[in-house]
Amino acid sequence: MKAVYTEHHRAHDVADEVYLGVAIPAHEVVQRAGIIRGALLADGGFELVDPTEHGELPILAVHDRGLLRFLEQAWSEVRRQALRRQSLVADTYPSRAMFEGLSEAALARLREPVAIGGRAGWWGLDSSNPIVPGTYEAARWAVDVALTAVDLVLDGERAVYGLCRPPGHHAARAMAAGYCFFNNAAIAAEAIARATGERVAILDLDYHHGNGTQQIFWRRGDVLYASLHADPARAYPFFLGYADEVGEGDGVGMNINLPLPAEIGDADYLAALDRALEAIADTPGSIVVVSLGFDTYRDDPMGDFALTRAGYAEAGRRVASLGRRLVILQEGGYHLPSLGKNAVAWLRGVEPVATARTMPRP
Ligand code: SP5
Ligand code: ZN
Repeated sequence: MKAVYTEHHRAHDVADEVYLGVAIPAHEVVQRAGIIRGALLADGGFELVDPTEHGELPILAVHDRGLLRFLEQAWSEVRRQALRRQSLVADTYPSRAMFEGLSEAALARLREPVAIGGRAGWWGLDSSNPIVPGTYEAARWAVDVALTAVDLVLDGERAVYGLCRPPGHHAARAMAAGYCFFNNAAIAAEAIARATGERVAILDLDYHHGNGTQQIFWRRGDVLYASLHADPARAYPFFLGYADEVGEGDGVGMNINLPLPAEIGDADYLAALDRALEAIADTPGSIVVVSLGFDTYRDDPMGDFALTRAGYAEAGRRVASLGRRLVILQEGGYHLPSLGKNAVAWLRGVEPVATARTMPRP
């Protein structure tokens, strides 16, 4: 299987994140991608491919231009405003209750502030997502990793893995969040929809709900979003991810949330996966984008699921058995000792089918 990877992810080198008001060691660290890359190379079944640059247009097809500009300018603004620090977290977030009672006209006059602590709040959601000097460089390349994986699949590969870092699925049209800056999977799905004219399915298997991906395609009838994740009543992003969020307008029925309980094991998880796969199988189209997170692992420090490596191999097999082409993009996963082996297990689960189908006929 081809795996798209670039060293540029290293530019996003976060030391600490703020969790419940206290600085703790960051979860989404540089080592994550190197560990996965190392495991792919050690396995021998993967061919590493460099991403190619795709420019701003595919990003602007999904994201607000202001988010792109903010991320591009954030670090030079930190310096210009003479803040001496290694990372930027917002001072204030525009909480919905602040604007209660305002008319639509007054809401329309709300504007992006000038001071960087306010701009970070305008374009952000949470305190655990600091911006560092190389965040923009890495986030742009993560998009290029995803789009290069799309190119390879459109060129005939049956399944390609994009080792995106930083991840993407919490980033909404106009918001960075949850270690995510640009929504790699949404940008990939949009590019596929435009290139093929077909419907596209996104299967989100990260521990957390992909609120950004859901928001971007909420009213879209041509993009199915199906997600298995921790019940938002107990887990980030808390405010979205419930089963009754089904999409609106043309998108009614095209958003499927399957919130899951703590301690869920392989058997129950795979049963939920089958429900998502049935919905995808019922939707026309030939390509599925997988948002793949390993924070569902039993030992993950953030998640509370109990999945095993054997469960990942079986999940990969079941997703491959859809018989569709796969653009598999890395999201979360924070247990460093298991991360590489889990990725190999999942992707190797896909492989036997992939090999059989691409084998030349005798
Ligand atoms: C892509 C992705 O997986 N993003 C996750 C963002 C979660 N942000 C919340 C961070 C909370 C840190 N929790 C520490 C829990 C220790 N048990
Ligand atoms: Zn996650």
